Amino acid sequence: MSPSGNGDNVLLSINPGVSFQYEYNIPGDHPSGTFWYHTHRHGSTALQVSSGMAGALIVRGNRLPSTTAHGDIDTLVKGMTERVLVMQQIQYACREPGKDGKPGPIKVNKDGTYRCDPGDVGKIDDYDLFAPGQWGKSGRYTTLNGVVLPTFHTKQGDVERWRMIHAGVRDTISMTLVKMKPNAQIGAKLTEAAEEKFIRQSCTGEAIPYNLIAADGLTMGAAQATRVATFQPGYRFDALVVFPEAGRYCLIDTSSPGAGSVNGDTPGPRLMGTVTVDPGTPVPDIATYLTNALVARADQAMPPVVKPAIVADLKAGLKFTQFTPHPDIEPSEIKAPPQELTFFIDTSTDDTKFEVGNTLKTADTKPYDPNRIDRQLILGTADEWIMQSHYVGHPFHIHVNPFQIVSITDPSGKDVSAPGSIDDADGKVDPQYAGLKGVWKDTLWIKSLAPKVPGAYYTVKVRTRYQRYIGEFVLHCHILDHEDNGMMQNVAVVLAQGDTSLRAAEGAKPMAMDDMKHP
Ligand SMILES: [Cu+2]
Repeated sequence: MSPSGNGDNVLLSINPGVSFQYEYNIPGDHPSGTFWYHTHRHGSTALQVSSGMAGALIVRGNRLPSTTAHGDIDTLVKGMTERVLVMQQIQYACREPGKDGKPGPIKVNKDGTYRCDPGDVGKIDDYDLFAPGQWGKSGRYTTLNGVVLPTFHTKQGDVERWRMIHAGVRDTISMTLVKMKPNAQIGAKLTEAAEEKFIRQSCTGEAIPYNLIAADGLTMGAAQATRVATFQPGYRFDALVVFPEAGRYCLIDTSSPGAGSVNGDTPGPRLMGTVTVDPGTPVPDIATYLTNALVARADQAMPPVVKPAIVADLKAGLKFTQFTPHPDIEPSEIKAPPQELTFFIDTSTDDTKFEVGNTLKTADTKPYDPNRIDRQLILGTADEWIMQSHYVGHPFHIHVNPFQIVSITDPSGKDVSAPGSIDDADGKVDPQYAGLKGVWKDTLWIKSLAPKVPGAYYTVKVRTRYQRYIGEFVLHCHILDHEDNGMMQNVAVVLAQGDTSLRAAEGAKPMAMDDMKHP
């Protein structure tokens, strides 16, 4: 949608006491899917979003596929129970009295987790909360729809559509669903140690596979079965979830491997919630069960002219060829040299700088300047983008137009984005990239082993089209305190003849009457 005016304009600042109404005009050809919104006040984004200023934005669609156009996946999964899971990481703290108007030290328990005393009001009021390792230390939970450790109820064999949104900024979430031991007791108030013990002793079943069907709101070319989906801040996945047995399940954020996550190996596994599954239809094999369920729905709901193709697709590994919103971007569509981008944190001085550059050279990175347009992109064209992080990993996010992933190569040049590929350059297997080749997204982890291994960068190649909308907007790291600190760029989509804004015309001398030539 439009990034300008009162559209999805993140360059506006609505100050306290000022009222402003945004208008989101969703065009008729916008993909249906799971999107979200959050505040974007540069300099305060992390404080505001970490305080909860975010929500789900569900775009529904009823367009059936036809011989000439793709349809909405909604028409195929219609009638399934839907669960929206907004995951947030609200790392509020209570403080000792401060001095000179500055916030005091954070109150902590003996084990180092954050403490609030009766009558205290927890706040997210300063960037010391965002220091490396603080999320793990805090002991705070990832909340689901604002609830700590919620319990969901469902029935064995019911296929559900889960719309999952990582609306937090503090840690990577690696989601698994694991059968809980019968009669396991969860304490009312778990300390972090007790929680780990509970997971170790009671969440002992094998992780069940679930099927991802959309990434960042966009229906994928085929469902991808996974036992652990990696959510970086800003990521969304839609999944079809079916519980094979009755009983209780643990919804766990397992520890993400090293360089694949915001906080490295810490914290350990955390409980996010539980699911109570009533007896229903037994599911001997999830893949077969799901295929049969979707084929039955296609049989009922799809137009006869496309039905055979859709059923054949579903039977050939749950392919959704008729439901993807964007055609692939072929190399022939790319005319210009690639856009290059590097994320970097410059720790060489006490004044740490968070930077983005327009080349793959560390030396060219710069902190955000609100008065600088870092890139001009031409409306109606497509570009390839080549991206690296030169100091730890960062989730790249760009507004307005999504991108299609071409390849993700590890520091040795091995492509780790194909389905089933093994990414173990860090010494541990990181499942987050396998299967992303060809997938459309708007947020993507740019992994890096640097500075631990100097120069060991992953290279991410994507392609994108600049469609319909001109205007100025941003790209940035979706660890929002990094964004606030400068890891952001202004980009402008312009008409082919260049910058047509008044600002560009300002320097030009207006034509005087005398200069006008009479024919
Ligand atoms: Cu970052």
